[in-house]
Amino acid sequence: TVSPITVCVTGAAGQISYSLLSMLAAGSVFGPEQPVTLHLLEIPPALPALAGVVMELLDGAFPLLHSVTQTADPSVAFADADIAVLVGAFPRRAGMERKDLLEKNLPIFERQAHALNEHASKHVKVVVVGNPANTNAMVLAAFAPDIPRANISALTRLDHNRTMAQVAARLDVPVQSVAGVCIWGNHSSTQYPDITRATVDNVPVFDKLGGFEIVARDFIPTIQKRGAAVIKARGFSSALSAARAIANHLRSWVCGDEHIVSMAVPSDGSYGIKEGVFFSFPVRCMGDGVVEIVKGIEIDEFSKRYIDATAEELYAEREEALALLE
Ligand code: NAX
Repeated sequence: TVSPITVCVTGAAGQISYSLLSMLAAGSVFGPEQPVTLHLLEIPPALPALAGVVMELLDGAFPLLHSVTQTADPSVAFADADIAVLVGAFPRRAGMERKDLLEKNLPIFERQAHALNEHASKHVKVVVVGNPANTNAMVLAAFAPDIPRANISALTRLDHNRTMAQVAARLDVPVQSVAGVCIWGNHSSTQYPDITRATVDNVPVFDKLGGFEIVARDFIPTIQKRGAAVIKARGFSSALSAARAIANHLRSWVCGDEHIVSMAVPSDGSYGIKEGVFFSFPVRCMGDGVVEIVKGIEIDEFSKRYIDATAEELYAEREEALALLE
């Protein structure tokens, strides 16, 4: 028998978690042999709603769901966690500047970092989803000195999946025939969805997708503004697709992936990106939590402009966060 893996999910009564928890309980992330213990964290006002989610998890009668803990105490939620999915964050309200959002989220991620550092498994793998995800991950890393930097990441797989899906839709091919795309930089509207090396069944398709001018005018903004388009249509932000992206991210990270995927990881200076920020790169997941930034890609002038812009935004976020910490 396989011993259960302990997965902590924060913001567990929210809408992304509502989709994610059933994927975790059903075995679609860690496989059909791997039992799962869920530790669910919420803020006190959301505990009654969380109790309802837990009722539903029990009513799902998932064979792999070993046990469920619900709490508002991070030290309980992170206890012995093998995986931590940090979805809970202070939401962006109308009229809020980036600095206001950082100011609200900094203490949340500082506190959770302390609890993770103290109580989680020493090998815990953390994915930050709550926005501003890259900079929240940076704050978390700063306050969790015992967790190796390489075990902390932020989610850009949703943007990656959106890019795959848009290439497939525009060329009317199955999504699994698409490869060679990646997301560079921040999970924000400056992100750079790079399709200059996109292939379908190993054949380059950048020209078929319109080449530089049309890609700049149409394709890139479609991905950058996809989140806003979903909000406009649905009245709520992406949840089903975000949960699916978290599941993909965790699966690739833990089990490895034959394909190149996108993850925001601590920059090691690759492609001239300064260390100290969490930057989305094309990565290879080797299995067992080992992630390598894909090196040696030749960056053309077109891509470089976008990569520089999203890097500048992350450096500015970093400076603002550091100023708030002083
Ligand atoms: P919801 O507002 O539905 O849920 C968030 C939940 O987090 C709420 O139940 C809230 O009570 C809880 N929460 C707030 N502060 C908390 C804290 N300190 N500890 C524990 N729980 C806390 O939002 P949802 O749609 O689920 O989105 C969650 C976050 O994901 C947002 O920050 C959102 O911006 C971000 N997203 C990030 C994406 C990415 O690709 N990185 C894509 C999807 C999503 O927009």
